[in-house]
Amino acid sequence: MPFKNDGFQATYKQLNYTPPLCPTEAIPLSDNGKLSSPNYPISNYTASQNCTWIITVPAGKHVKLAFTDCALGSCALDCSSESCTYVEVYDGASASSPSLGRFCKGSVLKETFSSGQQMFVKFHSGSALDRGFEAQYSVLSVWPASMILNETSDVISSPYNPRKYPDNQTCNWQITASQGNRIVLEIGPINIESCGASGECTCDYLQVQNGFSVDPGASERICGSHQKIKYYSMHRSLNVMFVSDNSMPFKNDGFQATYKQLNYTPPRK
Ligand SMILES: [Ca+2]
Repeated sequence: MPFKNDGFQATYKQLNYTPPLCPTEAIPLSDNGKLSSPNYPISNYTASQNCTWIITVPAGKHVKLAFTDCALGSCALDCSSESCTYVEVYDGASASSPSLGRFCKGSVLKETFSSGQQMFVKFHSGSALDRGFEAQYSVLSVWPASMILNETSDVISSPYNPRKYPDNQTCNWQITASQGNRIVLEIGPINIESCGASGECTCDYLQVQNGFSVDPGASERICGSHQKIKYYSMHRSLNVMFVSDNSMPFKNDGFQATYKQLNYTPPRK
């Protein structure tokens, strides 16, 4: 049936269109991959941008973030001014989670690790422009232990304890008993900066993983002041993490803890 219908018409015109460099909502990411500032690596980032990402890994796993490149415009060394360009990493699902570190020009680019299954990353650009950053994120099955301890008994503590601890610290210990044994960890006294509603510990905290405790004061994150909290490992290993954020350095004593191995006899049926 040719020449029976009119078809259609449409008009088009050119528009000046600048795509938004950073969406308002955090960009969701999962598993392993790379993230970078806008325009990277083709040209410099643009001033006054806020890009955010939320990285989610399966329950029970952790996120690792490592910089592969970082060239940010100059700013004061503590990265505190909003006119600075910086990357900030948070231990959780948003920028109200505890900070694992803020990185600007001149910062030591340490790797960061989430204690749970989510990590939030924020890139903020100030007025001084440069190439930007690129970072690799990946899934970890266990907290990385910067210290692996397998002595039958030893003492661990926050940095400089019994003196007050500095800011921007992340310390991890994996304490492992010999095959079939368990670990008992006695923490105290504890004096850690306390922020957020009770139990939230949004600035500095101590966290014990793969263990249990019946003591008052034991919670997912520990902060504030406590005399003694005792943990037992559920299996061979106990993981301990101490995090301090970038506020109020040298105000609190931190903690010290003693661990020892326990002979463990599985319950008989
Ligand atoms: Ca602090």
